[in-house]
Amino acid sequence: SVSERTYIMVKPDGVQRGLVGNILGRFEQRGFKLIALKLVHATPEHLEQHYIDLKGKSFFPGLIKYMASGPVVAMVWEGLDAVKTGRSMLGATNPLASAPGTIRGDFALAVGRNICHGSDSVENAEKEIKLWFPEGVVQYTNDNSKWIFE
Ligand code: YYY
Ligand code: MG
Repeated sequence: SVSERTYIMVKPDGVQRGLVGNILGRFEQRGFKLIALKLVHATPEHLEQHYIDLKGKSFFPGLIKYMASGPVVAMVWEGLDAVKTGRSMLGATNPLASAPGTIRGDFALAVGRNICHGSDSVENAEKEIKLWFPEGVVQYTNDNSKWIFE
């Protein structure tokens, strides 16, 4: 739907490498509406909640350490088919398999340093938005929507 929401995050390597503007610019120019944004240095406990489904995987401890190594940019974007479109803009999990033109396909090489996160389902998007933005998102009218949607 037009008001579908997804949780997108620039990981610590993306922040350190100065890719925040490029990544959020892609969502802006695609026509998504920014409804929440903050820079956070998350705790390991918070990140373990975010990645709860991966607990037990061999890469889990390294993933948490990497994600806690610096600030991340947490965002919520809203628009038509936001979850699936967001995932396709990110590219495959392993950047070696990410198509050129995707964020990972343009900026990354290693699965453990793949610079961005995007929700994989509407249900997980809702959980992630609650986890990262317990204060809620920002409500405002964006008048450009009549130029983006029929
Ligand atoms: O949703 P996505 O980020 O594309 O992949 P997930 O399977 O949810 O894994 C989360 C995160 O874990 C991934 O972005 C990199 C890391 N990871 C890893 O370091 N090694 C793997 N073999 C698989 C995933
Ligand atoms: Mg995932």
